[in-house]
Amino acid sequence: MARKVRTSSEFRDALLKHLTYTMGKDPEHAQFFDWRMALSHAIRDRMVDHWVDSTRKTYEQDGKRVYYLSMEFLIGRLLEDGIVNLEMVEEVEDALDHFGMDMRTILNDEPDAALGNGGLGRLAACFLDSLSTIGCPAMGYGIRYENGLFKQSFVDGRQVESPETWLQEPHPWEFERPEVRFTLGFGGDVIYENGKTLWRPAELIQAEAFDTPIIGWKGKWANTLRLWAGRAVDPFDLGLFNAGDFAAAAEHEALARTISRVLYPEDSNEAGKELRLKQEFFFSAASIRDILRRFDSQHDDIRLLPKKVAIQLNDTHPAIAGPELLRILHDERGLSFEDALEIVHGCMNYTNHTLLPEALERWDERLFGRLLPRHLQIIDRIDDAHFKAHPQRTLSARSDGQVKMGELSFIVANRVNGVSALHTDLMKQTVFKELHALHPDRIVNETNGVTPRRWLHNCNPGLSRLITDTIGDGWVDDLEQLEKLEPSIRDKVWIERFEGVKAANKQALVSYVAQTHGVKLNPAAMFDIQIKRMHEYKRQHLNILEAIAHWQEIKDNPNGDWTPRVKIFAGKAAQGYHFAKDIIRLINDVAKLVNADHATRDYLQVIFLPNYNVTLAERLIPAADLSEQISTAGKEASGTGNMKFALNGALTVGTLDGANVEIRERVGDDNFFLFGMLADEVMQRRMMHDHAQQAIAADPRLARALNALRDGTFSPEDPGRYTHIADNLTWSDYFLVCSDFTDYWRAQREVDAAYRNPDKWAEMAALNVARSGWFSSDRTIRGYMCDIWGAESLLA
Ligand code: F58
Repeated sequence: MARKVRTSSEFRDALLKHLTYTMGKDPEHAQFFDWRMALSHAIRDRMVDHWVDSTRKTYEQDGKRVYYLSMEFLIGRLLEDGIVNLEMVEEVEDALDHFGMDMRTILNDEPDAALGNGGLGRLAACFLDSLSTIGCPAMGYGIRYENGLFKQSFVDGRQVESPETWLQEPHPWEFERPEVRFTLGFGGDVIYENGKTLWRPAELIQAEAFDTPIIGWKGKWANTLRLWAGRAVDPFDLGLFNAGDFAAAAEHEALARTISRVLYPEDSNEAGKELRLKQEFFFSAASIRDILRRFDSQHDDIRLLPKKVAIQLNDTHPAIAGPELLRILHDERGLSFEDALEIVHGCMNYTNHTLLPEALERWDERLFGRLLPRHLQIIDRIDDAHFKAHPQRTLSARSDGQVKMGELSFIVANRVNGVSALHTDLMKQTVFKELHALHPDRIVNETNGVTPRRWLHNCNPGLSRLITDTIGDGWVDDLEQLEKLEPSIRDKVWIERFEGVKAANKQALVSYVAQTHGVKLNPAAMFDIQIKRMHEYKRQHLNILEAIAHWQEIKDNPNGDWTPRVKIFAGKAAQGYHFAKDIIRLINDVAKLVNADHATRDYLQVIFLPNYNVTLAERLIPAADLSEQISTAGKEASGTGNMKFALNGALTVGTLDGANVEIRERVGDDNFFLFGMLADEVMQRRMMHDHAQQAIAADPRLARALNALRDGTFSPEDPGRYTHIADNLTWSDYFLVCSDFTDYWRAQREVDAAYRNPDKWAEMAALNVARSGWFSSDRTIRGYMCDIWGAESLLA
């Protein structure tokens, strides 16, 4: 693909044309929004040539295509990504400058596409970027949620949720495809006719496709993210309307749209649960039909499917895709059940992202059977076939009145993967122990990665420039080239530049926090950051307890030689997760008191930034000195934030959990602050009935910090507010906060001591950058292509 050289004036004309003819504005009266839309359309135009070329080549080569089915794609903003990947930064800056506009201001006007909850959704977005950069013919399939992840704000320190409305403004990146619609069903009966079994659903709905081009690095390849929106088969009932019942006339449409309305509706009630299962079937079934339609357009032997199609189930949410494909092949296309199962098995693969029992999906078989009666029968037959092949075991996808999506995915899949080495081992030893014994080659490991384009090159331009000045720009799509930085780390001038970059990033964050939240952070202090979903296993409460104990110690001796720290938190708690929400409130209450304390505030500041999202992460990570990765060992499947921080020159204080293990192996023990029990020690310790009380008795600092929760220090107007947290930690403490506290404290004091030697600290931080190249999602995707999909790059 020859890249056309365009002059600035050519792009300027394109921009003006879109401002005029797409937005209908003249430059005199255009708002930021109009400029952003015009710019997005002009950039999108540049993407389309590459996109069409890639699609054409994919059809011509007829190689294996990869389909990544995911309930979540946490893609964030797209404009900057597009500009950078097309190498148009200067051209855009020039063109905007000509009209008196500033590129940064325009970029900051874009809302985040928050179509995901956390790591799982963000991983899917990094994978899309890598698949396009590598030139693997692939497509992401998901749901076009009208409301993404809720917006978080604080009222009196408490999390308050409000709907996220990213689609209220037109979304310039998508192409609506009204011609790509599939009618899907729910409920109804299974009938037997002329020796055939047929499902006659009672309720019908349509899925309509919306496509977003995903352009890879330097625009060499572009894949598609196809998101499905719910539409009514029969949107408007004229009879009801004419009879005067206007609301009922539009009801079909409203009900159909609810299916793609919100990301993960609360599933604490029956209606919520049902909607969630409907969402899963809706997008999985539409995707399977689309995959078959594309396959059929080029082939007439369905047995070739596993040679041409690899389907990746991102967790169990799309697991129903297996039975649905089987149903189509067997019931509709007449293949024998055994042949159909073999084809399905040849195409499907499953990624597991958690071992937490409460997150492993299970459906009540009555609900399942009511919505998907034929699929329930098919799942029984899958179980029967599995049992026939392995009579020694009785593990099944349907048992105890439930449909178990993890077991179903495992049995159906050709390959099952974990997301870090430790997690994969634990999968074999715990949740999938029996199934692994039957299928010892099925589980493989593919340690997660992050895209270096967004998570270093774009979010940290200062560091990116320094790296490129030092080793050239080959690292952007070959991240392991970062090792070439190592010799420079010994060079004093280079290290000073490296320190300068971090200082500038911290200053930028200080200004942002001052402007947006009116809080003045001390840029000379260590920036200690924990950003992720709020969860007990991630142990934000361990972090805040340590902060409380530290604050108490500083108060005892305010003239001590303390290392100044700013503790920064961000993260959302699920709407119904009360304990996690109480931890947010506690952190906000601690921040209020500590930041106002004249005796200590030069040494310790605490802030919880609201509404954590991809864009906020892009601001925070480049400014971090210390990355908090402190989950209970064995609980965090991998983590990906941990990789982003290391890549941006933050040191980690962490447990041996998830991918921390592999990060430490690579960056070196001396450049990682390790603490805490190992996964097997955690399991042992939990057997001791009084583990928490023993830990508290042995550590007066911990006891004192817990007392401050009990005596109302942080909530004088409501002294009992945090008693239940102290009680939980004392009497139950499932996640072993107390048992790890003392060692965490030790590690944090080592961190303090290390930070007092800036040259040494900078050297350790730079070694983290130089040695984190393996954590590129390009490496992860190459692993999937080779070990799981058998797919090849179509880039020469
Ligand atoms: C995350 N899972 C893991 N789940 O927790 C994290 O360790 C890992 O790095 C990441 O996946 C990518 O592999 C995760 O984000 C969810 O968000 C679930 C979605 C469905 C509801 C329950 C949470």
